[in-house]
Amino acid sequence: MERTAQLVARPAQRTIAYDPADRSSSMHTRAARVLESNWTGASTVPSRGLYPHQWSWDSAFIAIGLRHLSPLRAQTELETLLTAQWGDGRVPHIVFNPSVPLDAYFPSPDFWRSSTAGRAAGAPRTVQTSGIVQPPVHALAAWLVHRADPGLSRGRGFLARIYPRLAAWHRYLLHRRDLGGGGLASVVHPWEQGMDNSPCWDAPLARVLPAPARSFRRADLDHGAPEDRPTDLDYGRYVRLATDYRDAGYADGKGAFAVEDPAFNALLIASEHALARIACELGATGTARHARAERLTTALLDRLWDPERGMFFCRDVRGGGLIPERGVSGLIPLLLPTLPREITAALVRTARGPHFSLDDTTRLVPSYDLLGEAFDPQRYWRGPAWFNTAWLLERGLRTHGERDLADGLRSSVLELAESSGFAEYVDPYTGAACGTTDFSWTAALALDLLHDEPAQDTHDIGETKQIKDIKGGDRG
Ligand code: 9WN
Repeated sequence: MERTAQLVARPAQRTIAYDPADRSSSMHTRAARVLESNWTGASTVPSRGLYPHQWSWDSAFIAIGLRHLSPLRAQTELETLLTAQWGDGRVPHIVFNPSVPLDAYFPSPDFWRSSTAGRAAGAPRTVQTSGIVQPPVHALAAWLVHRADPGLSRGRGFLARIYPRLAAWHRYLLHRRDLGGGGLASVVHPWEQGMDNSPCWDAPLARVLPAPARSFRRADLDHGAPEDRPTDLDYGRYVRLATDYRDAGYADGKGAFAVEDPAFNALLIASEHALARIACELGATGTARHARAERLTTALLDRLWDPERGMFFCRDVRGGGLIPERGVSGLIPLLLPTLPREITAALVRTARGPHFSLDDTTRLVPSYDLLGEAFDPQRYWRGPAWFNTAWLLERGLRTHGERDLADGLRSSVLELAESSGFAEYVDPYTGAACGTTDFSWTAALALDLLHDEPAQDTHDIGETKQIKDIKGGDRG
């Protein structure tokens, strides 16, 4: 009952408890300080201690926030990452900083051996990278960065220079990674999807023989509590999958793990729409790309939507079926502007229902089903709430006219980012900080929500009308 009263009173409470004038400026300064201290001169580390190199999807989220501080740095962030792109189009999930000691992070460059093991796939010779990928948020980020200062962007030829690289990146995912044959991209390692330790991976990972614990040394435990991080058994499986991929020369299609994930593919679709808008800015039509994004949306619905449970699920391409675990990933397609109305309504109901409790008993959005057997409020991606998924859902809610829910989520992001010291993630019930602090994407995305005018931002991700227009026929 008390909870209901709180909900009813919430808009007014927000205004009183949350004074935008004071908190914005202090929040702005603190978030800027985090991004400043994690900046290395050409890119931003996710965290100085735990993650001391450049990470792919982190950099995309970071650029989205950095554009409010320095559009030039935001452009540079993405350009640095794309310089490490492989000849086959893949954008590696880590670009290693050669001045960081090898034992600072595992798996280190001598594990991946990109310039030798990845030679056939076109790995760069001058920079060391990992051989797997992360979600394709980059074209979306590039478009938002361009919009922050179109004059600077045009003057530097920012979009013209990165467009071919972004197009090659999407081509790689659409052609080399369609392992299920249904038009969607598969991830071949849990680290590729970005929610490394999600219970969604438990069934497909169970088939993987773990590498012996003594064959590697985990550096993450130097910085994080073992009870918050993945178990040694899971790490053994991550290491086995990465070793096998490397030893196959990073050739796609042979590995034991292949999963079609809703968030990964939704981000590909959102980025394909963004790439269409970039193409238009560069003088092309973009129609073929919008049409491709629509075909991908249809494939997403055909292959991953579950009407009974009202959300999207992962598909185990090697095991053949949908994985019956509710992860936050299954809500992220709400981001897409052209989803049918009944699908978005069901997603909002599921987000507000007992499995995620949006705007009710939880803060932000838990990474995994509150009622799931594997739920743990503190262990990595098995329950805690992350700021990037909250940001994506805030966009989705706003895009689909759920303004009150979007406003509530936005306020929670701003409040918790600051109160947690820009934590990597938080306990979804208490909002207590977990993982590392001064985490870059937390600072960047909070900054973005601080700066974005909620009323005018609904169509950053795709041009709804245009997509509806082309739906009748494929002019691509
Ligand atoms: C492995 C850097 C990355 C994020 C991922 C997050 C975590 C790495 C790890 O940190 O993954 O890539 O060592 O656990 O799960 O989403 O990109 O912040």
